[in-house]
Amino acid sequence: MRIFQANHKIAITLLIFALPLIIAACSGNGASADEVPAEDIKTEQQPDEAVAVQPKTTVDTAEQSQIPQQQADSRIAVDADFEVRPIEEVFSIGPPDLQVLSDSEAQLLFVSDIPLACSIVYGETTAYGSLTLDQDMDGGAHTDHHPILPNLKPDTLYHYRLQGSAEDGAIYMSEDMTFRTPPEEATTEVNLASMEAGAQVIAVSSNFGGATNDESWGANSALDGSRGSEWSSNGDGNDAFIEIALAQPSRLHAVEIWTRAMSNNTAQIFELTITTDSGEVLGPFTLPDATQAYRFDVDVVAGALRLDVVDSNGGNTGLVEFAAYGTPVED
Ligand SMILES: [Ca+2]
Repeated sequence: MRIFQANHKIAITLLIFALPLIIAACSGNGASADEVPAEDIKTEQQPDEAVAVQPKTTVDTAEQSQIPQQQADSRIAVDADFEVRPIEEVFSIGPPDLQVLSDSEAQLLFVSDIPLACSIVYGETTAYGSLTLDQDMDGGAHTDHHPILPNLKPDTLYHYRLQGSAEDGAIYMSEDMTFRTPPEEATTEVNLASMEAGAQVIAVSSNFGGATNDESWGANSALDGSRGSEWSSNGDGNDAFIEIALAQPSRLHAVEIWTRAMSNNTAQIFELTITTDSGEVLGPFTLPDATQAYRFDVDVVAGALRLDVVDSNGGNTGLVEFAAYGTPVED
């Protein structure tokens, strides 16, 4: 039944994509194929595909007889049964791990055996209504997935379904799953280490792939307030560091540190120190895991903070987020 419904949706999707092309074909300039310059023939093939997904509407015999063989083949391919495969077939290290990050955000972590372009549909019923994509991987098929589900309501049951398209055209889909968000959080603290509060990265050991600080995996991703972005060093392991200037010197009473981690058991920071611009060293702070930010009480005045990795499992160490809480002081 689910496969049938999926087929139905695929047919609808194809029709939606094809509709503008059908309109284009119907409202074209009326030129016959003979009149179309050779270089334009290629670009005029898309309306042909629109014809191909129309078979369930009336196409009279005379029209069909004018459809070249290649188009007929295309129509057969579109009409062929798609098999929507259970997404469990491509899990590398177990089922997806949905993490409720806050009263308004959740994140689904999973690794697939083969590259997939994945999406999650979610909502308060199985009609879903929202769709989210992996944010960090530039839109292509990949294996390490961590899409964020944003804009959730507190204390609400959500349904979600994971879907993926492989590079060979296979389509994978999970069953409907659910999670509940926690009650509304009262957050009045201002993160002085956020770019929103005027903090900036003034030094970093490296960014993955040579990215600039404001690109994917760049150091700014640790200060952007988003759980969906991460600073990743370029294989710095225990040598990774990041240095952050606050908007102004502040008396800090707490910091929060959220290490990144990769499914191949690398990139996770276990311990790091924080050194102020006056040379005071805080920590080392121990991070039990990469599932959340860990908070540590401090009492220090600083205008800048340098975080140095002390211990990790190597590789592309980095941070999902860093935060510092306190009160600005006069220079
Ligand atoms: Ca981030």
